Amino acid sequence: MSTSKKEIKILVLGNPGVGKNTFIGQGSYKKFTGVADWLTRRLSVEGKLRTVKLWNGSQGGERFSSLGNRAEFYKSFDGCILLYDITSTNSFSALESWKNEFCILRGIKDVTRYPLLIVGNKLDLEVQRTVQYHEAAEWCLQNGNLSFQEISANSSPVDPILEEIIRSVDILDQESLKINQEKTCKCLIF
Ligand SMILES: Nc1nc2c(ncn2[C@@H]2O[C@H](COP(=O)(O)OP(=O)(O)OP(=O)(O)O)[C@@H](O)[C@H]2O)c(=O)[nH]1
Ligand SMILES: [Mg+2]
Repeated sequence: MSTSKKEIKILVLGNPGVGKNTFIGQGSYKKFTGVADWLTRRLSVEGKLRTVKLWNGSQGGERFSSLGNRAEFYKSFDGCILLYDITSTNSFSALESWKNEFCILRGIKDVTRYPLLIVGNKLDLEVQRTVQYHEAAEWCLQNGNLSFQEISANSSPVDPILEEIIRSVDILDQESLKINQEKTCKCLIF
């Protein structure tokens, strides 16, 4: 039985200037229209047309300034992409607090089971690199074996990253469905 969601909501978080708008804006057919807005992307994954709504975590301003509001906001997402800039050590160091904030407010107990991807952006600026690939890969390993890629959002397609997060969302959904089915079976037996 197919359990794939028709529409997947992904949050993009990271320090100012890392390239969130550039990442989200690639090939989108909707424009930002107001606070906490989103952009939609359609792409084919394993022969199926899927829709991804990409939200910029820094949009929203006052609407999500309180922790309570942010917790509500974060809960609505199926997955999260944490972006940093390979030429900015600060943006890489900030990953820890972005991840912690998201996981705590979203109520994620086991990050290894949640679709959370780390993406190092601005790969075209290799000569200005200050965050080494192995350093970021090691951090990802130590922080829940998180999936990690480097890209250049303004010069190459971000589709492979979206495809990967869609697959992770599908896996989690299938696992949840299985658990629910098992619970239902037990209820019917007892
Ligand atoms: N060289 C290079 N520049 C990039 C890349 N991605 C984004 N930029 C540039 O980096 C700057 C910031 O990009 P944005 O997409 O506005 O970053 P942001 O994370 O949305 O920034 P805030 O809105 O301030 O939080 C812009 O000048 C982009 O053109 C990239 O892959 N390579
Ligand atoms: Mg922006």
